[in-house]
Amino acid sequence: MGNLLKITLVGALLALLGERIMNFCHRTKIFNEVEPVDLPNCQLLKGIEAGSEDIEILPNGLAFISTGLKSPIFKSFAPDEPGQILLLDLKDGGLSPTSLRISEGFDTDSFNPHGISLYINEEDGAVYLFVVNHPQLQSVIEIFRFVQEEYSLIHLKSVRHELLNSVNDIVALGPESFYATIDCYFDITSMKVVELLIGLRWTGVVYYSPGDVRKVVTGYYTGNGIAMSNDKKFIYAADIMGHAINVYGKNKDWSLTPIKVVDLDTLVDNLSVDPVTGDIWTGAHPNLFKVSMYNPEDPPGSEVYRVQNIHADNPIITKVYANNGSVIQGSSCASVYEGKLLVGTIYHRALFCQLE
Ligand SMILES: *[C@@H]1O[C@H](CO)[C@@H](O)[C@H](O)[C@H]1NC(C)=O
Ligand SMILES: CC(=O)N[C@H]1CO[C@H](CO)[C@@H](O)[C@@H]1O
Repeated sequence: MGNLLKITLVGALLALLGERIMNFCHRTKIFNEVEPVDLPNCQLLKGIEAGSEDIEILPNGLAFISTGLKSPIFKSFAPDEPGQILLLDLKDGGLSPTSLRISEGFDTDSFNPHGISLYINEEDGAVYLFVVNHPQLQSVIEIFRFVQEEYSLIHLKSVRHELLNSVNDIVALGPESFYATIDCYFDITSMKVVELLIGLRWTGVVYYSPGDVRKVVTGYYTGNGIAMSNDKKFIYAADIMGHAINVYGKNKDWSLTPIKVVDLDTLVDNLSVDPVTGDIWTGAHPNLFKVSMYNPEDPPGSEVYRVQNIHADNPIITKVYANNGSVIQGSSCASVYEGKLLVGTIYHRALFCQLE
C-alpha cells in the first residue's frame, strides 16, 4: 500500500473516531453543569439511601418505589443488600415508606428491581405490579398481585424471552401483556459499553403477550422510560441518549405508529403521566458521564422536567427542579399526585415536594 493511501486511511479513521467521540460527549453532556432551579417545599424520604429507580402511584395515592438497583454501569450504596419494593401512602402525609413483603417461593435474595408498572383490572379492581428484575444481571419481568390489606406482593409469574434482553422499563397493558423498552442491544457489559461509545441505534420497544412477542420500534440509542396516555391511545417512550421523548399512536394490533419526537435538552430517563392533566413528567440527567463515573466530590445532579400539551404543535417544556447533587443525585424519575411530586434516583435518595 502506498504511503499516501496509508496516511489517508489513518486520517479517515481518526476523523471518524473524533466524530464518534464528539458525538458521545454531546449525547452524554459530559461537560454540562447544572443551573439550579429550587422548589420551596421539599424533603427527602426517610430510609432511602440506595436508589428509588422508578416510582408508580395508584389512584388512591399509594406510591410504589423500586430500590436497590445493582448494575455494572452504576454505583451502588448498598451492594450486598437485595432490592425491594417500597410503599408510601401520599394521602397520610408521612415520609417513611414501608417495604412490601413478597410471597414465599420468590427468590428475594437476587431481587434487583428496575422499572415498574401498575395494571388495574377494571372488572375486579385487582392491582398487578410488573417489575423489571435483573437477577444475575439477566432481564426477567416479574408479575405480582398487590394485596393492600397485608402490604404484600404475591408472585404470579416470571416472563423471559430472547427479545426481552436488557430491558429497562415497561408499561403494563393487561394482566399478562406489556410494552418494554430495551436499553442495550448487547447482553455483555463490555459490548454494551462499546455500543454506547460508538452510538449504535439498535434498541427500541418490544411488545409482549403470551402468544405474541415482537419488536414494535427500533432505532433508539438507548431506550428508557415508557408510559401510556391517560386515554390509553398514545405511548410515550424516552431515548435517553437521543435527548428525546417519542410519541406513538397505539394500534389495535399493538403496533405503534410514530407521531412525533419531542426534543429536550437533557438526558430523559423515566417518564410518568399526570393522572389529571396528562402532562408528562420526567427525571433527567444533566450529565450522564457524572452518573456513571461516580465521584462524591463532584456528584451527578438532578433535573425534573414537565411537558405540557405534548400533542400540540408547541408543547410547553419546563424545567421544574434542578439540583447540582448537593440534595439529590442522578434523578431517574418524577411522578406527581394531587400537587405532590416524588423524585426518584438510580442509586441515591428520593425527594418529596409539595408543589402547591
Ligand atoms: C452545589 O450548590 C451548592 C449551593 O446550592 C454549593 O454550596 C455547592 O458547593 C455546589 N456543589 C458543587 C459540587 O458544585
Ligand atoms: C423505569 C425506568 O425507565 N428506569 C430507568 C430510569 O433511568 C435509569 C437511568 O438510566 C435507568 O437505568 C432505568 O432503567
